[in-house]
Amino acid sequence: MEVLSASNKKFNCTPSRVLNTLSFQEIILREDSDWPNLKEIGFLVIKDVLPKQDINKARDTYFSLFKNGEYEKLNNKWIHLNNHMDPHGCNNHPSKEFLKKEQFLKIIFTEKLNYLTKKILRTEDIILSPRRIVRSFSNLSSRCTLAHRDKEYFLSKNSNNVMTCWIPLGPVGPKYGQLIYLKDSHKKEEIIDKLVTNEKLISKDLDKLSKDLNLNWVRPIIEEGDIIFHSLEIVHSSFDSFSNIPRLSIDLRYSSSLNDHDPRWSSPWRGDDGL
Ligand SMILES: O=C(O)CCC(=O)C(=O)O
Ligand SMILES: [Fe+2]
Repeated sequence: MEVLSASNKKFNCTPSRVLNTLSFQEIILREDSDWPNLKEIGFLVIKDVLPKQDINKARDTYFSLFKNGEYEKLNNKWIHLNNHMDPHGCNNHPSKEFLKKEQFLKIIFTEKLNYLTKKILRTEDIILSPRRIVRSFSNLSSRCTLAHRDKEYFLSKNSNNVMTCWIPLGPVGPKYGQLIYLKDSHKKEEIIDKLVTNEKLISKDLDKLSKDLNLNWVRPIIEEGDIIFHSLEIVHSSFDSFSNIPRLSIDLRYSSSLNDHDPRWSSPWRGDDGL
């Protein structure tokens, strides 16, 4: 068990290297019928999907877009020195530009990733939403991502036909922050429906939420090159960073068909796109 903090409040979390975790080499050997079902397990970690070299190139591309001394590379590590003048993803914030860069596109169109998405959603006709989010947090961030379910943001006729893919572009872990999951929360859909606020959130108080629902927070132990898929139903969150080394990540939404897609996710992401 580890003690983390979110919105400056401490909570308990269980780190795990094995829960819902398979390596790419392991999973591709499985029969189609043995592939995990996100509806049942909520999230799935696949190790060793992306080359570390491609991730480092994408990371360098992202931080090099900032031209006013916001980030500096020291001893081969990007350090966050100042926030950009525009809010993340708004106005002229460089994160919007990053999504057009070859190094970003190389990651999201990696053949291994494409293969996994088709197998997990069990269709050849997969749709990757054009709205693709990049997020960067550090000890200079005013807040982390609060507990929520993606189904509040991505409206689909059949949420089981949609999934999120979360990809870290650099270091993650207790010091830097990352995604964590409220284990088995996808099995308590109706109870959690009642907790959703007008801001589409579930809670800022991760400790209270865990106690009220009698469910535990889990942190998949992952490294560069690993990716996580999660269902629209599972509650997840991030937590406070204590590092000036930024946690950079991207998150994508895949649907099984146009009929399952949310049309609001058909244009490129902007921080002020209202979603
Ligand atoms: O990276 C984060 O902090 C949040 C990501 C998220 O909520 C998601 O990928 O669904
Ligand atoms: Fe999310």
